Amino acid sequence: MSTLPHQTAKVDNADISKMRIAPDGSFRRPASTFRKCISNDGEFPPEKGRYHLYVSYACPWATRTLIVRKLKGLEDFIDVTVVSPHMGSEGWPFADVDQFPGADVDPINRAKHVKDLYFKADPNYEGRFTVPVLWDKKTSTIVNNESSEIIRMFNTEFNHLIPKDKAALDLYPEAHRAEIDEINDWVYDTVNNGVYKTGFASTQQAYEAAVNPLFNSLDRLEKMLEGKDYLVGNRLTEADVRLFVTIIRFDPVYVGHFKCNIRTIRGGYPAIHLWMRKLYWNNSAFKDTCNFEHIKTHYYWSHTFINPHRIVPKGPVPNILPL
Ligand SMILES: N[C@@H](CCC(=O)N[C@@H](CS)C(=O)NCC(=O)O)C(=O)O
Repeated sequence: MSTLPHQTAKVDNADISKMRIAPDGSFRRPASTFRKCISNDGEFPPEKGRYHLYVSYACPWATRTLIVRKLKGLEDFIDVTVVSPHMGSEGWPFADVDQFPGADVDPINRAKHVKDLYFKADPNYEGRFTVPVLWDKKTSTIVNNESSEIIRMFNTEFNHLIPKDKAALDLYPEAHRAEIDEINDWVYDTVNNGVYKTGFASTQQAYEAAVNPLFNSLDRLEKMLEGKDYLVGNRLTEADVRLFVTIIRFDPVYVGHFKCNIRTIRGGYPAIHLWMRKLYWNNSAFKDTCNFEHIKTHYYWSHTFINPHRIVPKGPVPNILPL
């Protein structure tokens, strides 16, 4: 068990309420900084038990990695530690600092907060302290903190170690890559990140510049999903995973907290709604990685600049409708 370097500086980067918003009132998500890869011929080869995932159930980006880990049967290869949803002035806390049902103590580094992991990996780190974090236990560092890259590694790099049926599941199939990339591109900008741009906007103009493209994209997705179970090629791909994590949070959180309320998913988008419920109710990789308590508590409690009294609303009831 290793200990963590004492850190007092740069704590403001841990406090989301002190996050910098652009002068025009718009939110710009900074790029992730740890961008190495698990790969057979590289510095971080795939090995059972070597890597560890730090996640929040609340976070859509982190949940992408949990879903793909489960779809690919990597549960015995990569352990997971879940933070408390109460992201406060020090950022994401572990359960010894903030007990919450489903949250864990950090068994690897005994970190109190996610920021401790970043400073252990790089004492001069100046970025944000985000989840997911893919940690290498062997060299005690962060391999990667960018979910879109972590899910690609999980999709391919452990295939020679896992059962054949799991290895055969390809979420980024060669034949559909161009289409997946194209969808990911606008879905990221206007939907995945679009809800944050809408919710974090601090001027009416910035809000409208985000909320209109968001609903235009939902209208477009509704047409694409009419009569279909998947976005691309009539098969499950990472495009579905990446969209699902935003849509499942939409009615419980984004409609109210982020003012994404032109329509709800359940009331305004029958095809998206059915697609989401089929993934959730028919595939445990989606259902078992979804924790509505963590999701709702995190957003409504953590963003005091939007919700100063930290009241977590009761509805919608239920958080997700049956099939
Ligand atoms: N680009 C990152 C984004 C991750 C991210 O922004 N995570 C949020 C939670 S939803 C976070 O940890 N924010 C903490 C902060 O910004 O202080 C990824 O996709 O992995």
